[in-house]
Amino acid sequence: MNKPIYVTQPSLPPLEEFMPYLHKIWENKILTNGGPFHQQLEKELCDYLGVKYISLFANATIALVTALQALRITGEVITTPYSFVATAHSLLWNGIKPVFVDIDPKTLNLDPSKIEAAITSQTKAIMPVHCYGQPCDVEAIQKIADMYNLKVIYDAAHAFGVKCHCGSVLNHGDLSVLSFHATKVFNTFEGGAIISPDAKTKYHIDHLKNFGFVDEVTVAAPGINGKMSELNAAFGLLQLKHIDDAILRRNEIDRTYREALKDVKGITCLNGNSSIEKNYSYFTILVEDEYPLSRDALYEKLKDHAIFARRYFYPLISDFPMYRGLPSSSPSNLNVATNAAQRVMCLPIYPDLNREAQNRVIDILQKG
Ligand code: T4K
Repeated sequence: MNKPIYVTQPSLPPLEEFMPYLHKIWENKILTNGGPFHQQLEKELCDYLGVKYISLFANATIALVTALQALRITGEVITTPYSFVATAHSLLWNGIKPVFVDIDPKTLNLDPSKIEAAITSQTKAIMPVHCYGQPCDVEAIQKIADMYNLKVIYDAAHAFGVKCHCGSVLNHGDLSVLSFHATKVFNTFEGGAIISPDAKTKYHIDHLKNFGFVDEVTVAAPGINGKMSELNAAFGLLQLKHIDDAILRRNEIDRTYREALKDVKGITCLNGNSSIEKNYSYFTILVEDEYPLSRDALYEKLKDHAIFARRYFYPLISDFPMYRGLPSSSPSNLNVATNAAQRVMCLPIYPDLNREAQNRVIDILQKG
Protein backbone atom coordinates (compact mmCIF):
# COMPACT_ATOMS: atom_id res chain seq x y z
CA MET A 1 0.00 0.00 0.00
CA ASN A 2 1.32 3.44 -0.95
CA LYS A 3 2.06 5.97 1.79
CA PRO A 4 -0.80 8.50 2.01
CA ILE A 5 -0.20 11.93 0.51
CA TYR A 6 -2.30 14.73 1.94
CA VAL A 7 -3.19 18.08 0.41
CA THR A 8 -0.79 19.61 2.88
CA GLN A 9 1.43 18.77 5.78
CA PRO A 10 2.72 21.32 8.28
CA SER A 11 6.37 22.35 8.08
CA LEU A 12 8.08 21.56 11.36
CA PRO A 13 11.61 22.63 12.25
CA PRO A 14 13.95 20.14 13.98
CA LEU A 15 12.52 19.55 17.46
CA GLU A 16 15.82 20.31 19.20
CA GLU A 17 15.69 23.85 17.81
CA PHE A 18 12.52 24.43 19.80
CA MET A 19 13.95 23.32 23.14
CA PRO A 20 15.72 26.60 24.03
CA TYR A 21 12.41 28.44 23.61
CA LEU A 22 10.70 25.97 25.94
CA HIS A 23 13.46 26.36 28.52
CA LYS A 24 12.93 30.11 28.43
CA ILE A 25 9.18 29.75 28.99
CA TRP A 26 9.77 27.32 31.87
CA GLU A 27 12.25 29.75 33.34
CA ASN A 28 10.19 32.94 33.26
CA LYS A 29 6.75 31.28 33.71
CA ILE A 30 5.00 33.74 31.39
CA LEU A 31 2.62 31.57 29.39
CA THR A 32 0.29 34.10 27.80
CA ASN A 33 -1.19 37.66 27.99
CA GLY A 34 1.28 39.42 25.73
CA GLY A 35 4.54 37.95 27.06
CA PRO A 36 8.04 38.47 25.66
CA PHE A 37 7.77 35.95 22.77
CA HIS A 38 4.41 37.43 21.77
CA GLN A 39 5.91 40.90 21.61
CA GLN A 40 8.99 39.71 19.74
CA LEU A 41 6.93 37.82 17.17
CA GLU A 42 4.79 40.90 16.48
CA LYS A 43 7.93 42.90 15.85
CA GLU A 44 9.62 40.29 13.66
CA LEU A 45 6.46 39.71 11.63
CA CYS A 46 6.10 43.44 10.94
CA ASP A 47 9.66 43.43 9.59
CA TYR A 48 9.25 40.24 7.59
CA LEU A 49 5.87 41.10 6.09
CA GLY A 50 6.52 44.79 5.50
CA VAL A 51 3.58 46.00 7.56
CA LYS A 52 3.33 48.60 10.30
CA TYR A 53 1.14 47.14 13.05
CA ILE A 54 0.18 43.57 13.79
CA SER A 55 -1.89 42.02 16.57
CA LEU A 56 -1.45 38.29 17.15
CA PHE A 57 -4.48 36.08 17.69
CA ALA A 58 -5.32 32.53 18.75
CA ASN A 59 -6.66 31.85 15.25
CA ALA A 60 -7.91 33.74 12.19
CA THR A 61 -11.60 33.12 12.88
CA ILE A 62 -11.51 35.04 16.18
CA ALA A 63 -9.37 37.67 14.42
CA LEU A 64 -12.04 38.13 11.71
CA VAL A 65 -14.78 38.42 14.35
CA THR A 66 -12.68 41.01 16.20
CA ALA A 67 -11.77 42.97 13.05
CA LEU A 68 -15.47 43.53 12.36
CA GLN A 69 -16.05 44.52 15.98
CA ALA A 70 -13.08 46.91 15.93
CA LEU A 71 -14.54 48.83 12.97
CA ARG A 72 -18.05 48.65 14.48
CA ILE A 73 -19.51 47.04 11.38
CA THR A 74 -23.24 46.32 11.44
CA GLY A 75 -25.96 45.80 8.83
CA GLU A 76 -24.81 44.11 5.60
CA VAL A 77 -21.36 43.12 4.39
CA ILE A 78 -20.55 42.15 0.82
CA THR A 79 -18.43 39.03 0.63
CA THR A 80 -17.53 36.00 -1.49
CA PRO A 81 -19.28 32.63 -1.32
CA TYR A 82 -16.04 31.03 -2.54
CA SER A 83 -14.01 30.68 0.66
CA PHE A 84 -13.64 28.68 3.84
CA VAL A 85 -16.79 28.95 5.91
CA ALA A 86 -15.03 31.02 8.63
CA THR A 87 -15.19 34.10 6.39
CA ALA A 88 -18.99 34.30 6.49
CA HIS A 89 -19.27 32.84 10.01
CA SER A 90 -17.38 35.89 11.32
CA LEU A 91 -20.25 38.03 10.00
CA LEU A 92 -22.95 35.93 11.65
CA TRP A 93 -21.05 36.07 14.96
CA ASN A 94 -21.42 39.87 14.74
CA GLY A 95 -25.11 39.75 13.78
CA ILE A 96 -24.23 40.98 10.27
CA LYS A 97 -26.07 39.85 7.13
CA PRO A 98 -23.68 38.44 4.50
CA VAL A 99 -24.43 39.50 0.93
CA PHE A 100 -22.75 37.15 -1.53
CA VAL A 101 -21.34 38.50 -4.78
CA ASP A 102 -19.98 36.37 -7.61
CA ILE A 103 -16.27 35.82 -8.31
CA ASP A 104 -13.90 36.51 -11.17
CA PRO A 105 -13.45 33.42 -13.39
CA LYS A 106 -9.67 33.86 -13.65
CA THR A 107 -8.66 34.45 -10.01
CA LEU A 108 -11.77 33.11 -8.24
CA ASN A 109 -11.63 36.27 -6.08
CA LEU A 110 -14.58 38.62 -5.51
CA ASP A 111 -15.47 40.27 -8.85
CA PRO A 112 -15.31 44.06 -8.33
CA SER A 113 -17.56 44.68 -11.35
CA LYS A 114 -20.42 42.92 -9.51
CA ILE A 115 -20.07 44.69 -6.17
CA GLU A 116 -21.92 47.93 -6.84
CA ALA A 117 -25.18 46.20 -7.78
CA ALA A 118 -25.23 44.53 -4.34
CA ILE A 119 -24.80 47.73 -2.30
CA THR A 120 -27.86 48.87 -0.31
CA SER A 121 -28.40 51.54 2.33
CA GLN A 122 -27.49 48.85 4.91
CA THR A 123 -24.10 48.00 3.40
CA LYS A 124 -21.26 48.94 5.72
CA ALA A 125 -18.27 46.98 4.46
CA ILE A 126 -16.73 44.62 1.93
CA MET A 127 -14.95 41.45 3.04
CA PRO A 128 -13.01 40.01 0.11
CA VAL A 129 -10.65 37.00 0.33
CA HIS A 130 -7.22 36.76 -1.34
CA CYS A 131 -8.14 33.23 -2.33
CA TYR A 132 -5.16 30.79 -2.52
CA GLY A 133 -2.95 33.85 -1.83
CA GLN A 134 -3.80 35.44 -5.18
CA PRO A 135 -4.27 39.18 -4.54
CA CYS A 136 -7.73 40.62 -5.11
CA ASP A 137 -8.15 43.57 -7.44
CA VAL A 138 -7.39 45.83 -4.48
CA GLU A 139 -7.53 49.09 -6.42
CA ALA A 140 -10.96 48.46 -7.95
CA ILE A 141 -12.32 47.37 -4.58
CA GLN A 142 -10.93 50.46 -2.82
CA LYS A 143 -12.43 52.73 -5.47
CA ILE A 144 -15.90 51.33 -4.82
CA ALA A 145 -15.37 51.47 -1.04
CA ASP A 146 -14.36 55.14 -1.26
CA MET A 147 -17.29 55.98 -3.47
CA TYR A 148 -19.85 54.44 -1.07
CA ASN A 149 -17.99 55.12 2.18
CA LEU A 150 -17.52 51.44 2.99
CA LYS A 151 -14.82 49.74 5.07
CA VAL A 152 -12.75 46.94 3.55
CA ILE A 153 -11.60 44.00 5.68
CA TYR A 154 -9.48 41.50 3.76
CA ASP A 155 -9.60 37.87 4.74
CA ALA A 156 -5.92 37.32 3.97
CA ALA A 157 -5.78 33.87 5.61
CA HIS A 158 -3.93 32.51 2.56
CA ALA A 159 -1.79 35.56 1.80
CA PHE A 160 1.17 35.35 4.19
CA GLY A 161 4.15 37.10 2.60
CA VAL A 162 2.39 37.86 -0.70
CA LYS A 163 3.55 41.04 -2.40
CA CYS A 164 1.94 42.86 -5.30
CA HIS A 165 3.29 45.78 -7.36
CA CYS A 166 3.16 48.15 -4.36
CA GLY A 167 4.58 45.93 -1.61
CA SER A 168 2.74 43.72 0.87
CA VAL A 169 -0.81 42.95 -0.18
CA LEU A 170 -1.63 43.09 3.53
CA ASN A 171 -1.39 46.88 3.50
CA HIS A 172 -4.58 47.25 1.47
CA GLY A 173 -8.01 47.90 2.90
CA ASP A 174 -8.76 49.00 6.45
CA LEU A 175 -7.65 45.73 8.04
CA SER A 176 -6.25 42.38 6.88
CA VAL A 177 -6.51 39.08 8.70
CA LEU A 178 -3.93 36.28 8.47
CA SER A 179 -4.19 32.63 9.52
CA PHE A 180 -1.29 30.71 11.03
CA HIS A 181 -3.21 27.42 11.18
CA ALA A 182 -1.29 24.14 10.85
CA THR A 183 -2.32 23.91 7.18
CA LYS A 184 -0.97 27.35 6.24
CA VAL A 185 2.35 28.42 4.69
CA PHE A 186 3.45 29.91 8.01
CA ASN A 187 2.02 28.06 10.99
CA THR A 188 2.12 28.47 14.75
CA PHE A 189 0.03 25.26 15.23
CA GLU A 190 -3.05 27.50 15.61
CA GLY A 191 -2.82 31.25 15.22
CA GLY A 192 -3.79 34.35 13.33
CA ALA A 193 -3.25 38.09 13.18
CA ILE A 194 -4.79 41.42 12.26
CA ILE A 195 -2.76 43.96 10.30
CA SER A 196 -3.68 47.57 11.20
CA PRO A 197 -2.65 50.77 9.44
CA ASP A 198 -2.10 52.85 12.60
CA ALA A 199 -1.18 52.52 16.26
CA LYS A 200 -4.60 53.63 17.53
CA THR A 201 -6.39 50.84 15.67
CA LYS A 202 -3.84 48.27 16.80
CA TYR A 203 -4.24 49.21 20.46
CA HIS A 204 -8.03 49.12 20.16
CA ILE A 205 -7.73 45.61 18.66
CA ASP A 206 -5.28 44.58 21.38
CA HIS A 207 -7.87 45.58 23.99
CA LEU A 208 -10.64 43.72 22.15
CA LYS A 209 -8.65 40.47 22.08
CA ASN A 210 -8.11 40.77 25.86
CA PHE A 211 -11.78 40.94 26.96
CA GLY A 212 -11.84 44.70 26.33
CA PHE A 213 -9.42 45.48 29.20
CA VAL A 214 -7.64 48.81 28.76
CA ASP A 215 -6.03 48.69 32.19
CA GLU A 216 -6.50 46.67 35.39
CA VAL A 217 -9.86 48.25 36.22
CA THR A 218 -11.22 49.51 32.87
CA VAL A 219 -13.14 47.43 30.35
CA ALA A 220 -13.89 49.54 27.28
CA ALA A 221 -15.82 47.04 25.14
CA PRO A 222 -17.25 43.51 25.25
CA GLY A 223 -14.04 41.98 23.96
CA ILE A 224 -13.16 38.33 23.64
CA ASN A 225 -10.24 36.12 24.64
CA GLY A 226 -8.39 35.98 21.34
CA LYS A 227 -4.81 36.04 22.60
CA MET A 228 -1.97 33.94 21.19
CA SER A 229 -0.09 31.97 23.86
CA GLU A 230 3.67 32.20 24.44
CA LEU A 231 4.07 28.62 23.20
CA ASN A 232 2.55 29.49 19.81
CA ALA A 233 4.45 32.78 19.61
CA ALA A 234 7.78 31.09 20.41
CA PHE A 235 7.08 28.48 17.75
CA GLY A 236 6.30 31.29 15.29
CA LEU A 237 9.68 32.89 15.94
CA LEU A 238 11.39 29.62 15.12
CA GLN A 239 9.21 29.07 12.04
CA LEU A 240 10.14 32.50 10.75
CA LYS A 241 13.78 31.37 10.53
CA HIS A 242 12.74 28.64 8.07
CA ILE A 243 10.00 30.37 6.11
CA ASP A 244 12.05 31.48 3.10
CA ASP A 245 13.31 27.93 2.51
CA ALA A 246 9.77 26.60 2.84
CA ILE A 247 8.42 29.05 0.24
CA LEU A 248 11.34 28.29 -2.10
CA ARG A 249 10.56 24.57 -1.95
CA ARG A 250 6.85 25.27 -2.58
CA ASN A 251 7.86 27.30 -5.62
CA GLU A 252 9.76 24.29 -7.04
CA ILE A 253 6.77 22.02 -6.53
CA ASP A 254 4.49 24.59 -8.19
CA ARG A 255 6.83 24.80 -11.18
CA THR A 256 7.00 21.01 -11.54
CA TYR A 257 3.19 20.72 -11.56
CA ARG A 258 2.80 23.51 -14.13
CA GLU A 259 5.37 21.95 -16.44
CA ALA A 260 3.91 18.44 -16.11
CA LEU A 261 0.29 19.48 -16.55
CA LYS A 262 0.61 22.14 -19.23
CA ASP A 263 -0.28 19.75 -22.08
CA VAL A 264 -2.94 17.77 -20.24
CA LYS A 265 -6.20 18.54 -22.00
CA GLY A 266 -8.95 19.65 -19.67
CA ILE A 267 -6.72 20.58 -16.73
CA THR A 268 -6.34 24.31 -16.11
CA CYS A 269 -3.73 25.40 -13.55
CA LEU A 270 -4.78 28.60 -11.77
CA ASN A 271 -2.76 31.67 -10.89
CA GLY A 272 0.30 31.27 -13.09
CA ASN A 273 0.74 35.06 -12.90
CA SER A 274 4.36 35.84 -12.19
CA SER A 275 4.09 39.60 -11.66
CA ILE A 276 3.55 39.13 -7.92
CA GLU A 277 5.68 37.64 -5.14
CA LYS A 278 3.74 34.49 -4.27
CA ASN A 279 3.73 32.11 -1.33
CA TYR A 280 2.59 29.00 -3.29
CA SER A 281 0.14 28.14 -0.54
CA TYR A 282 -2.15 26.05 -2.75
CA PHE A 283 -1.82 24.40 -6.14
CA THR A 284 -5.24 24.73 -7.66
CA ILE A 285 -6.56 23.16 -10.86
CA LEU A 286 -9.90 23.26 -12.63
CA VAL A 287 -11.07 19.99 -14.20
CA GLU A 288 -12.80 21.03 -17.42
CA ASP A 289 -15.22 19.07 -19.64
CA GLU A 290 -12.44 18.00 -22.04
CA TYR A 291 -10.74 15.98 -19.31
CA PRO A 292 -11.68 12.27 -19.54
CA LEU A 293 -12.88 12.17 -15.91
CA SER A 294 -15.20 14.44 -13.98
CA ARG A 295 -13.67 16.37 -11.08
CA ASP A 296 -15.28 14.04 -8.57
CA ALA A 297 -14.21 10.90 -10.45
CA LEU A 298 -10.63 12.21 -10.48
CA TYR A 299 -10.85 13.07 -6.77
CA GLU A 300 -11.99 9.49 -6.02
CA LYS A 301 -9.33 7.98 -8.26
CA LEU A 302 -6.63 9.92 -6.43
CA LYS A 303 -8.10 8.72 -3.15
CA ASP A 304 -7.95 5.10 -4.36
CA HIS A 305 -4.22 5.71 -4.75
CA ALA A 306 -3.95 7.17 -1.22
CA ILE A 307 -3.69 10.74 -2.51
CA PHE A 308 -5.96 13.03 -0.55
CA ALA A 309 -6.46 16.13 -2.69
CA ARG A 310 -9.15 18.57 -1.50
CA ARG A 311 -12.00 20.37 -3.22
CA TYR A 312 -11.43 23.84 -1.72
CA PHE A 313 -13.96 25.49 -1.98
CA TYR A 314 -16.80 23.04 -2.49
CA PRO A 315 -19.53 23.32 -1.33
CA LEU A 316 -19.86 27.09 -1.61
CA ILE A 317 -20.49 28.87 1.70
CA SER A 318 -23.84 29.98 0.28
CA ASP A 319 -24.90 26.30 0.08
CA PHE A 320 -24.53 25.66 3.81
CA PRO A 321 -27.83 25.58 5.74
CA MET A 322 -27.33 28.85 7.68
CA TYR A 323 -26.72 30.80 4.42
CA ARG A 324 -28.87 28.94 1.87
CA GLY A 325 -31.98 31.03 2.51
CA LEU A 326 -30.37 34.40 1.77
CA PRO A 327 -31.51 36.02 -1.50
CA SER A 328 -27.85 36.48 -2.57
CA SER A 329 -27.22 32.73 -2.14
CA SER A 330 -29.24 31.84 -5.21
CA PRO A 331 -27.01 29.93 -7.70
CA SER A 332 -28.27 32.22 -10.49
CA ASN A 333 -26.55 35.10 -8.63
CA LEU A 334 -23.35 33.09 -8.32
CA ASN A 335 -22.80 31.47 -11.72
CA VAL A 336 -19.00 31.65 -11.77
CA ALA A 337 -18.63 30.47 -8.17
CA THR A 338 -21.09 27.62 -8.72
CA ASN A 339 -19.16 26.44 -11.78
CA ALA A 340 -15.75 26.77 -10.06
CA ALA A 341 -16.95 24.80 -7.01
CA GLN A 342 -17.87 21.91 -9.33
CA ARG A 343 -14.48 21.87 -11.05
CA VAL A 344 -11.88 22.87 -8.50
CA MET A 345 -9.29 20.68 -6.87
CA CYS A 346 -6.27 21.56 -4.73
CA LEU A 347 -3.33 19.21 -5.27
CA PRO A 348 -0.79 18.28 -2.57
CA ILE A 349 1.80 21.00 -2.01
CA TYR A 350 4.06 21.34 1.01
CA PRO A 351 7.82 21.60 1.53
CA ASP A 352 8.35 17.91 2.44
CA LEU A 353 6.51 16.61 -0.65
CA ASN A 354 9.36 14.80 -2.40
CA ARG A 355 9.73 14.31 -6.13
CA GLU A 356 8.64 10.67 -6.03
CA ALA A 357 5.41 11.53 -4.20
CA GLN A 358 4.68 14.42 -6.55
CA ASN A 359 5.23 12.12 -9.52
CA ARG A 360 2.59 9.75 -8.15
CA VAL A 361 0.10 12.63 -8.25
CA ILE A 362 1.21 13.80 -11.70
CA ASP A 363 1.07 10.26 -13.19
CA ILE A 364 -2.57 9.88 -12.27
CA LEU A 365 -3.50 13.32 -13.62
CA GLN A 366 -1.67 12.67 -16.90
CA LYS A 367 -3.28 9.25 -17.40
CA GLY A 368 -6.80 10.50 -16.69
N1 T4K B 1 -10.44 32.34 6.07
C1 T4K B 1 -10.00 31.49 5.13
C2 T4K B 1 -10.04 31.93 3.71
C3 T4K B 1 -9.51 30.22 5.48
O1 T4K B 1 -9.08 29.38 4.52
C4 T4K B 1 -9.48 29.86 6.83
C5 T4K B 1 -9.02 28.55 7.23
C6 T4K B 1 -9.93 30.79 7.80
C7 T4K B 1 -10.41 32.02 7.37
C8 T4K B 1 -9.90 30.50 9.26
O2 T4K B 1 -8.59 30.34 9.73
P1 T4K B 1 -8.31 29.63 11.17
O3 T4K B 1 -9.37 30.09 12.13
O4 T4K B 1 -8.33 28.14 10.95
O5 T4K B 1 -6.93 30.15 11.56
C9 T4K B 1 -8.49 23.52 6.85
C10 T4K B 1 -8.07 24.38 8.03
O6 T4K B 1 -8.55 23.84 9.27
C11 T4K B 1 -8.50 25.80 7.94
O7 T4K B 1 -7.66 26.53 8.81
C12 T4K B 1 -8.31 26.33 6.53
N2 T4K B 1 -8.80 27.66 6.37
C13 T4K B 1 -9.03 25.44 5.53
C14 T4K B 1 -8.89 25.91 4.11
O8 T4K B 1 -8.47 24.15 5.61
P2 T4K B 1 -9.88 21.34 6.74
O9 T4K B 1 -11.15 20.95 7.42
O10 T4K B 1 -9.74 21.09 5.31
O11 T4K B 1 -8.60 20.74 7.52
P3 T4K B 1 -8.12 19.26 7.69
O12 T4K B 1 -8.00 18.99 9.15
O13 T4K B 1 -8.97 18.33 6.89
O14 T4K B 1 -6.65 19.32 7.10
C15 T4K B 1 -6.34 19.18 5.73
C16 T4K B 1 -5.16 18.23 5.60
O15 T4K B 1 -4.02 18.79 6.19
C17 T4K B 1 -5.35 16.90 6.27
O16 T4K B 1 -5.89 16.00 5.36
C18 T4K B 1 -3.97 16.49 6.68
C19 T4K B 1 -3.23 17.79 6.82
N3 T4K B 1 -3.01 18.17 8.22
C20 T4K B 1 -3.96 18.91 8.89
C21 T4K B 1 -3.75 19.29 10.19
C22 T4K B 1 -4.79 20.09 10.94
C23 T4K B 1 -1.84 17.79 8.86
O17 T4K B 1 -1.00 17.10 8.23
N4 T4K B 1 -1.63 18.18 10.14
C24 T4K B 1 -2.53 18.91 10.85
O18 T4K B 1 -2.28 19.26 12.02
O19 T4K B 1 -9.71 22.91 7.06
